[in-house]
Amino acid sequence: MMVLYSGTTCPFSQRCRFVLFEKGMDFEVRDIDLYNKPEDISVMNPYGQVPILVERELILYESNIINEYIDERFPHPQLMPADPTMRARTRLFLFNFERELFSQVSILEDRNEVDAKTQEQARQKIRDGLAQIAPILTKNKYMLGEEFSMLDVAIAPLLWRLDHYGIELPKSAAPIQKYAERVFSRPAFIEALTPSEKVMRR
Ligand SMILES: N[C@@H](CCC(=O)N[C@@H](CS)C(=O)NCC(=O)O)C(=O)O
Repeated sequence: MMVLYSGTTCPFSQRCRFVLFEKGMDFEVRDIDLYNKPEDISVMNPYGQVPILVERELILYESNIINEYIDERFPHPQLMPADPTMRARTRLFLFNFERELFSQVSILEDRNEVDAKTQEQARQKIRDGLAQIAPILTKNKYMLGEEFSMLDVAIAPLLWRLDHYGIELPKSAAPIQKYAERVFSRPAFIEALTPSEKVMRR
């Protein structure tokens, strides 16, 4: 059985919980206290971070790498597109999400260590990044079109935390709000929320 070491408020862990519930297979989630990390976390992941996935002798870290493994191991429903061109485009998008948006999310998650000005810059970069993505969602039901995919999984934890991070989107980003509600209403998304995440959004 797969075991996921997960942070109860960690957006990256939320991505993996979301995929595990979408697949509807057997797994165990172990909550890790990030303020008092067990020693084995740094043994399994040299960067000392969650999420970490363990399946027999396989140990994986990095949320997107974990999620691609789960997707290949349990192909239904498939979250990476089947077509090589679309798969490559999806990976490029995932890379851009990390570079443009989730680098800023990490700054906001690290709030004790980071000064107010850097936090405000991070919020602004997220606002700008999401405003750029918004036009895609005026036509599309999900990021790639009609089909729910890994891109929706990857971005959802950020959209869930916008209020929590103190980020208000500009009017031009309205399609994002509608899209977010669509993703948040998926049964797997709701099942994957921890009690601490449930209270992040009213
Ligand atoms: N790029 C990593 C980011 C993981 C990450 O930042 N995890 C944070 C919690 S949200 C963590 O474990 N922090 C503990 C630490 O760095 O000591 C991923 O996608 O999995």
